[in-house]
Amino acid sequence: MENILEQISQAILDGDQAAVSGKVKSAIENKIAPQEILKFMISAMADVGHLFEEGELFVPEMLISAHAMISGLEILKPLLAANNIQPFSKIAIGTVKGDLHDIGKNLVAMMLEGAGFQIVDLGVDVSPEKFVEAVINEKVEVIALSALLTTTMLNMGETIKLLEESGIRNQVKVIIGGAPITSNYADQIGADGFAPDASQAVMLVQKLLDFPK
Ligand code: B1M
Repeated sequence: MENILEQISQAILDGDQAAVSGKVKSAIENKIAPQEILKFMISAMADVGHLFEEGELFVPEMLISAHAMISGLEILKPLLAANNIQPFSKIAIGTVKGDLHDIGKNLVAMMLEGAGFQIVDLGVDVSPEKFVEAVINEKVEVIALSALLTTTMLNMGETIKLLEESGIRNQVKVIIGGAPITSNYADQIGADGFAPDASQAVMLVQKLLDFPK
């Protein structure tokens, strides 16, 4: 049994989507608990993040692994729900108002999903009002703001301002990232954290939410 789980981990590292789906299915057929399969998958994705940080993997490979992870998660999701396992924390992500760059944002979303979080992807050109609506209507615990332009990064501060004015700033953690963003800027606008890349965004959210609980 251990062998199938290790093969799933390896298939995620290899970014082999078909192998991940096939092996997750055979693990299920072999009556391995879905949460046990998930534990191995999350750990494999963490390894992908570490390899990226060490310069062993690059963005395209990380994306391919994230896709492979997601294909396995799609198979597991209904079983996890049926087993009454608590849903993971929900995160709303979007590229801020005026900004159409979405490659980095999609990568962060995929890595977060790969790490087991539920993602509400608000897309690009997302207004502060839309982020506020997501906190109220979707009950997200984190909002993740991406910006690639020095002009649009100002809308991160505007989003935080609107959360404050709406009286809901303390209900949600705000993380920010994107090429022009720094941790100084995060402090300046009152964000809860900054991550320079997708794998560190996962670690940041896990730290802010004290995850796994
Ligand atoms: Co644009 N663009 N672009 N562009 N574009 C940049 C950002 C630019 C630096 C290019 C340059 O001049 N050297 C420049 C910005 C200058 C500035 O503001 N200082 C620029 C410009 C000027 C523009 C236009 C204004 C050009 C024009 O029309 N005159 C225009 C703006 C459109 C708009 O948004 N309103 C524009 C348009 C475009 C395209 C549509 C052609 C295309 C975007 C396609 C798309 O996203 N679907 C595009 C592209 C591709 C780029 C570059 C070349 C690449 C961006 C990218 O995808 N990188 C970019 C130059 C560059 O960055 N070197 C550039 C790969 C991606 C994986 O990295 O997005 O940084 P990145 O994400 C990283 C991290 O930043 C981080 O993690 C990711 C993965 O590690 N991260 C987060 C990102 N979001 C995060 C959120 C987090 C945490 C981490 O937590 C929430």
